[in-house]
Amino acid sequence: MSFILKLMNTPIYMEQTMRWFGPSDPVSLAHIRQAGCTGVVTALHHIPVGAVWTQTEIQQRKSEIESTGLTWTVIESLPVHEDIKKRSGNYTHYLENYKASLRNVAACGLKVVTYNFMPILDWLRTDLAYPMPDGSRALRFEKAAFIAFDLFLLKRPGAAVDYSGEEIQRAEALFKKLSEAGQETLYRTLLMGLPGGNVAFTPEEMLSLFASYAHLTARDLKQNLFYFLQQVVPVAETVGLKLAIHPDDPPYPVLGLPRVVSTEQDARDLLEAAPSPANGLCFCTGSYGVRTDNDLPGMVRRLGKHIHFLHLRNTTRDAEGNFVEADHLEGDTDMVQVVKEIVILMQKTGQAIPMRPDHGHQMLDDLTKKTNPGYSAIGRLRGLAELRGLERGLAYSIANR
Ligand code: DNO
Repeated sequence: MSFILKLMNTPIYMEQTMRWFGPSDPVSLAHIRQAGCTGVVTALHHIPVGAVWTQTEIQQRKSEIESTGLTWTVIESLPVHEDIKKRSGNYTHYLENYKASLRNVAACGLKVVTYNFMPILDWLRTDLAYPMPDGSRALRFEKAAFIAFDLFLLKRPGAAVDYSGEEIQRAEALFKKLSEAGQETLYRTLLMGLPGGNVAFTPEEMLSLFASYAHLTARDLKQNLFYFLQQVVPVAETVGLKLAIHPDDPPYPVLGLPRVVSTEQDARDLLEAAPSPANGLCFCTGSYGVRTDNDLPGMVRRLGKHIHFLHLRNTTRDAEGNFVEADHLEGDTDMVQVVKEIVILMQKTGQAIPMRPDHGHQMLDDLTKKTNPGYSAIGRLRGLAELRGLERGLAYSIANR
């Protein structure tokens, strides 16, 4: 390997980006540029899920980004309508719309599209400002708080069978200590993962959304994902786009909803369902890394050529199923090994993979600002700077060994 690297005159580095939530994001494009990024990852968040992204809208956003000297490197996300995930209702109409959006984004010169296939809820956390020992604040998932939400706030029928007696006792003890305001915060925090975040659904409304998935097993959902891929991947391939599916966060079934993009096997299955250079992965180390049975450096080695986008983030997990978002180079994922595999992969393929430092702690001035949870400026800048240094160091030492 070092022989190949020595032949390289210019090492290939990951394309550094940050997520930008659009014009209302308190972290501006100018800030992102100063962080050393060449591009941003964003979406047309104002367009309702399922509607077509028009070329006019895409071009307008693209020009706005480019006027600051950045590129729109990755779309995150082009969301998949729930009817497609369930393969019911108006799913054929939404599939056609999805294909139309893909054609439009390609016509505007975009290259990578991220999406996920999680029913109803995207990411889930129980605490958005967990105090870390150094005074910064992190996103956290506490199993007992999550179970308390499920059993005592949502009151999901039959939920208790999903948990052990010990887990339920812990959830009860936690819930008893929560004030009314604490309960309200927990409820709203759990719903932040709804597309659009912060949507004020009542427990009854949530339960009726969940009920619409009651008939669907994990096997069914997987089949629906494969069908979706068989429909959209050929379009993406024709127009020169790369699709990148984001894994489940956390990577297991939640609230009685199946989740089917949690493991290496899941990733292999979906790639095999529609083999094409257009069908690929968003390799999110923070999501896959919550499972002890996912070998992350090995996944980069084995699935590397299908990785179209990287989310680099770390978590510290425990045996009870709790996890907290750690500093990017700390935590349970061996980030040095992961980045080393990425460096080797990119030198082999000759392709730079776009990355973003996924999430970051609220620290320094972040602590007094309101930003999107996980997407503060300084915390992400710290993560990016550490990852950038790690990558440079690794590329240098591999090339010179
Ligand atoms: C959370 C994000 C996810 C991701 C979607 C992609 O911070 O990584 O919400 O954007 O799952 O579709």
